Formats: sequence, structure tokens, C-alpha cells
Amino acid sequence: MYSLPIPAFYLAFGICSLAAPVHDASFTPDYILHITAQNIGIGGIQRYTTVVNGTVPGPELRLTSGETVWIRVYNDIPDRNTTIHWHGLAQAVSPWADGTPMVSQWPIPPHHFFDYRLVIPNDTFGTYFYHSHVGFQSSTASGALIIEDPGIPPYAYNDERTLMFQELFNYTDDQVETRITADPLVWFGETNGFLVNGDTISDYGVVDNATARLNTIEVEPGKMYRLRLVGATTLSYASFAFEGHGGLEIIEADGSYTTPVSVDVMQLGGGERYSVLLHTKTCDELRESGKLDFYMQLESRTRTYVVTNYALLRYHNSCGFPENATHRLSTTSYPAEKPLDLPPVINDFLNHKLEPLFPNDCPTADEVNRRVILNAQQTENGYYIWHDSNVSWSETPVGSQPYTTPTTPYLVALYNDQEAYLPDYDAAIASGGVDPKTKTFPAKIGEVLEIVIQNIGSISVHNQTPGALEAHPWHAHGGHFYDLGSGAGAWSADVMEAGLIGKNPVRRDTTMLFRYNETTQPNEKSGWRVWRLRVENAGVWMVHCHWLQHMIQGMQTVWVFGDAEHVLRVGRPEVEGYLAYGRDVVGRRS
Ligand SMILES: *[C@@H]1O[C@H](CO)[C@@H](O)[C@H](O)[C@H]1NC(C)=O
Ligand SMILES: *[C@@H]1O[C@H](CO)[C@@H](O)[C@H](O)[C@H]1NC(C)=O
Ligand SMILES: *[C@@H]1O[C@H](CO)[C@@H](O)[C@H](O)[C@H]1NC(C)=O
Ligand SMILES: *[C@@H]1O[C@H](CO)[C@@H](O)[C@H](O)[C@H]1NC(C)=O
Ligand SMILES: *[C@@H]1O[C@H](CO)[C@@H](O)[C@H](O)[C@H]1NC(C)=O
Ligand SMILES: *[C@@H]1O[C@H](CO)[C@@H](O)[C@H](O)[C@H]1NC(C)=O
Ligand SMILES: *[C@@H]1O[C@H](CO)[C@@H](O)[C@H](O)[C@H]1NC(C)=O
Ligand SMILES: *[C@@H]1O[C@H](CO)[C@@H](O)[C@H](O)[C@H]1NC(C)=O
Ligand SMILES: [Cu+2]
Repeated sequence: MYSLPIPAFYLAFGICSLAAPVHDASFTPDYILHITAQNIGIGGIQRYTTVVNGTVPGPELRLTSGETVWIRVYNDIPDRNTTIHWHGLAQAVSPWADGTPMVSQWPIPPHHFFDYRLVIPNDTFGTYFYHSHVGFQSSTASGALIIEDPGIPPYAYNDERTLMFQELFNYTDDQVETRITADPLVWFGETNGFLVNGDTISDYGVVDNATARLNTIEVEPGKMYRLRLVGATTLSYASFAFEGHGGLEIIEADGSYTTPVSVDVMQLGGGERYSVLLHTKTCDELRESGKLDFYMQLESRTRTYVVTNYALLRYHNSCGFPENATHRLSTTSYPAEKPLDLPPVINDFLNHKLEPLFPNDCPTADEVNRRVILNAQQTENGYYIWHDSNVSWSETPVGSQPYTTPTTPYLVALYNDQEAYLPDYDAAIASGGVDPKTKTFPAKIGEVLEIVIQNIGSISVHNQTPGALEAHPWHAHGGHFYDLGSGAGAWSADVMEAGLIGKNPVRRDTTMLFRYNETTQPNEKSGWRVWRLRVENAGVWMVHCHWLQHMIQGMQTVWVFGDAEHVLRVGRPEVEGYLAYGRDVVGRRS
């Protein structure tokens, strides 16, 4: 056994109390979000879909580090559960407020609300987002969550813009969920429209002219903008660039400042966030180019169908050009020719290029206590499911397919009967990290883990897609990890360590597992990504692929950080309201 240091947090606040206020109609939350399912026009089509406060994306929330806020989420969908996850926030002192259905909480029933408590640590600021964690809802039910830096940001910029990237599908959440879990699988197609801040002109055929439009990113000449990029896409890796503007400079990744890295083309996976600096053209440069509007060209990568969409970078005419000389591009049609020629997918994008701007205390190889290998593989047996080291997890049971689905959320189950639900650490160590009984991955507070995610060619019983590979954005809840990088083929410690020499890994919460090739041999290892992390925040946290289709098909794992005394550190009666479906902190609408 290793001797593991217990972080000061637990010594100081061994039994800290959440002192939860009474959550009834008399409690006034700081923010309110309403989740509905409704018909809405998006990108020129009408779709019945799940939305936050009636819009796609939902309203941007701006909080400040050090703050504690209560956010009340109403489930106004008459026939579906919902939750909200605060993507990227550690939720260290609010393990009930992580928004993972059947993991950290009971889902919010129809006509009920749930009060989420967000305690933003003083050292947490940057670009985050919130989204539903149920089924396919977050395809449209998501919004930006910006944590303001209360100090002076280390990079100077005049202003900032948020760019939310989402994908548009013409099927309802229900249709998507039913089709991709059907036996045999019924595909529902690739996206026919990337949304930028909710706007696009989709290829589905325009029936609603009012919403078939390009988003306009309005800027002034000669300024520095911080563009906050939020990857809220469901299945497609995105590649984009701005016409006529040269490079973008990356300064933030998943809530941590990085040293500046220039890129000509940006790639963005679901769940990833970046800030990039964009230097806008001066009046002289604009005069020379003869334009005030420039295309942002956006294309899908790592999918069979390439969708090409646009937004506009639109300059205010602050240079005093005569109005009849300012050529404006149409916001209701595409360019006749693609203005840019974006390259094929760049594998290992930013690998070992991003470095932390400030020292971040990355554990050394010597400090690592344990390594867990997550073998990520799809199998086809009529239906398709994903396995991570033989675990296929989904919050909703699907037919007779071999998913793990708990009947009670793990955190609740632990309060009710910790003997039965606490994973057996030793049994897990003997089984590659996963406890055979609960199918959860336990870790001890103070441990330093390395998680190797290994992409493996699929097994196809009916020979439909033997050796298929996909690219996956892997996301961890419960805190950030240090990203050690990626590579082709089978993971090897030597190759990984060689790549790390002289590098300082950045803290992330979502990074890409690439596929390098579209297919390989069944069971062939093809592509890896490695994270290192200190196990600090007790709770039940998910580690999963962020493509919604893959999540629904089982590509999710559940980790239990800490022993019972840590996980259950908040006692009754404070937690009482969380323990039953539809109770208390979950309030009933009057
Ligand atoms: C969401 O909508 C509700 C009701 O209209 C409103 O009270 C609330 O302020 C909105 N939330 C945000 C973050 O805009
Ligand atoms: C942030 O720092 C202030 C001042 O030191 C302290 O009062 C506050 O509790 C801290 N907030 C959090 C969430 O740690
Ligand atoms: C909502 O969640 C409850 C508790 O897990 C579950 O019993 C119920 O089937 C869910 N409802 C729907 C419509 O998925
Ligand atoms: C969605 O779009 C695809 C491609 O255009 C089309 O084949 C399909 O019928 C559409 N489905 C629905 C439900 O509109
Ligand atoms: C939508 O716009 C197109 C192009 O401008 C036009 O041809 C069409 O008639 C419009 N449709 C409706 C329903 O307004
Ligand atoms: C724009 O308007 C000015 C003043 O009305 C005129 O002198 C000029 O020729 C016009 N330019 C163009 C390109 O039409
Ligand atoms: C997964 O299951 C297969 C077949 O049952 C077994 O050979 C393999 O060792 C398991 N892998 C892990 C990581 O548990
Ligand atoms: C991709 O597949 C090709 C053809 O099978 C093979 O030659 C190549 O080595 C593979 N590349 C990687 C990175 O695995
Ligand atoms: Cu995936």
C-alpha cells in the first residue's frame, strides 16, 4: 500500500456542512433556467427540441470566481427528465450539483425544479458551459458559462465575443435516441448544419426563412478581441478559420491560461473550450481589402459527410468609408465559392504545443501511483454499443442490450447502503481498475493516477463495420487533469515519456482521442491519449466520451473518488432532500 497524503481540505473541513437552505418556493435563487421541449425554428428548419429559456443556445451565464450561487433549474418538459451539468467546474464542495443523472443525482422529474449550488473557487476562471446531461437533450440545451477573472487578465484585449458551436439535426431527441439504440441500428444521418451562436443555413431544406441566416460576429477595426470558443457539438469535430485574417492566438484552454500558440486553422471537439485572440484589421487594411465583411468557414471533420457552414466577421464602418463603397456580404446565403481551403483533420492537434502560462504543479512520473487503461471499443451485434474496458454505461436502460444502468444514483445509493455500493478497491485493482460488482472505478484521495485511453478497432458480428475507428473528445468531471498528449497505434510508456521531455502539460477537462485512420483491424490498438491527475475531490464523477451518440451507446464510466468518510462527508439531515426522486432540493412547482 502507498501512504497517501490527505489534502488539507479534508483535515480542515472533515465534516463540513453545506447548511442547505430550505428549497421551497420561498427560497430565492440567484439565477433561474427553464428547460422546455418545443417547436423552434433553427437554421431554416422547424424542430421539436429541448431548449434552455426558449433559445438555442441558452442564455450566457457570467459568474465571478470566489462566488457561491444557487441556480434553480425548472423542468418544464411534461414527459422527460432533465438535469444540468456545469461543464468543467470541479463541483468539489457541491458533489450533488454536478448534474449527472443516476450518478450524482436523481434526474429532475417533469414539473419539478432542482437548486444547483455552484461554489466557484478563487482560482477558477475562464470559459465553461452548461448543458443537459440526459440523452440527446444537450444537442440544443446548452449555453455558455463564463467565469470572470476578477484580476487583470494576463493578456490585453479590448473586448470579447463568445462563439458557441453546436450541430443541427432534423430528428427529435426521442427519434435519435430510439434509432441509435435500435436492434438493428437505424442511423439518423450526419449533421446538415453547424450552428454558430444558434445560427446557420442548414442543408435540410429551408422552410423557415427567418431563421436561415449566418451569425454575424460584430467587431471594430484595429482592436484585439478575445474569442471564447465553446465546443458544444454532438458528434462532429469542427475545423474553422477566418477569411483574410491570418492566424489566431490561443491563450486559454478549458479554463487555464496557456502560453500563446498561433494557429492558422482551429479545431474544436465537443466539450473543449479555448480562448483565441483575434487582431482585427485597421482602417487602412480594410480599405486595401475593399471589404467590411469576412467569412468564417466551418467544416466537420472525422465524419463521413463534410458539412461546410459559415458565419460572418462583420466590421462596423467606423472608418468613415462612404456607405455606397462598403460591400456587405449576404447573411441569408452562402458564398458561391468556398473562400477557404481548410486542410483535412489535423491529428494530434496542439499536441505538446500548449503550455501553462503559470506553473500548474503537474505531478511527475515518479509520483504516479497507478495507471488505468480504458480500452475504448465499439461492437456491432445488430445494435451498436461502446465499451470502455468492458463497461457500457447509460443512464437509461435500453432493451436487452448489455448496458450498466443503476436503479439508484450512486451518490444516493452510497448514503442508503454504503456496504453494498462502495466499490471494492482491491477487487478493482485486480480487474484493470473497474470494480466488477458496481462497475465503477474507485480511487483514493491523494492518489496520482494516469488514465490511458486506448482507441481499438471495432468488432462487428455481422461484418458491417469491422475495425471501425472514431475520434472521441474525452471529458472528466470532478476536476481537471493534466493532459500528457496523444499518439497513433498502441500506447507505450516509452513513446509517451519521450514526447514529454521538456514539456509542461496543461490542465484540461476535455481532450481528443484521435483515430488516425478510419479503419484498422478488429481489436487492433489504434490511437491513444493519456491524462495524469491527482485524486483530490471526493465524490462520484463521470469520465466519458462527449459525443452524445456515443454516450447514449454506452461510452461512459463512473468513478468514485474517496472512501466513504470522504464521499459521505456531508451528513443527514442536510442531504435528505437529495435522496429521493422528486424530493426537496428537487422542489415541486406550485
Ligand atoms: C430564464 O427565464 C426566466 C423566466 O423567463 C427568467 O426569470 C430568467 O432570468 C432567465 N434566465 C437567464 C439566465 O436569463
Ligand atoms: C475566495 O477568497 C476570499 C478572500 O480570501 C474568501 O473569503 C472566499 O471564501 C474565497 N472563496 C472561495 C470559494 O474559496
Ligand atoms: C425519470 O427518472 C426516473 C428515476 O430514475 C425513472 O424512473 C423514469 O423512468 C424516468 N422517466 C423518463 C421519462 O425517462
Ligand atoms: C432529415 O434529413 C435527411 C437528409 O436531408 C432526410 O433524408 C430525412 O428524411 C430527414 N428526416 C426528417 C425526420 O425530417
Ligand atoms: C425564402 O427565401 C427564398 C429566397 O429568398 C425565397 O425564394 C422563398 O420564397 C422564401 N420562402 C418563404 C416561405 O418566404
Ligand atoms: C458614392 O457616393 C458618392 C457621393 O454621393 C459619389 O461621389 C461616389 O461616386 C459614389 N461611389 C460609388 C462607388 O458609387
Ligand atoms: C474484457 O472482457 C474480455 C472477454 O470477457 C476479457 O478477455 C478482457 O480481459 C476484459 N478486459 C478488461 C479490461 O476487463
Ligand atoms: C493507416 O492505415 C494505412 C493503411 O492500412 C497504414 O499503412 C498506416 O500505417 C495506418 N496509419 C496509422 C497511423 O495507423
Ligand atoms: Cu465517442
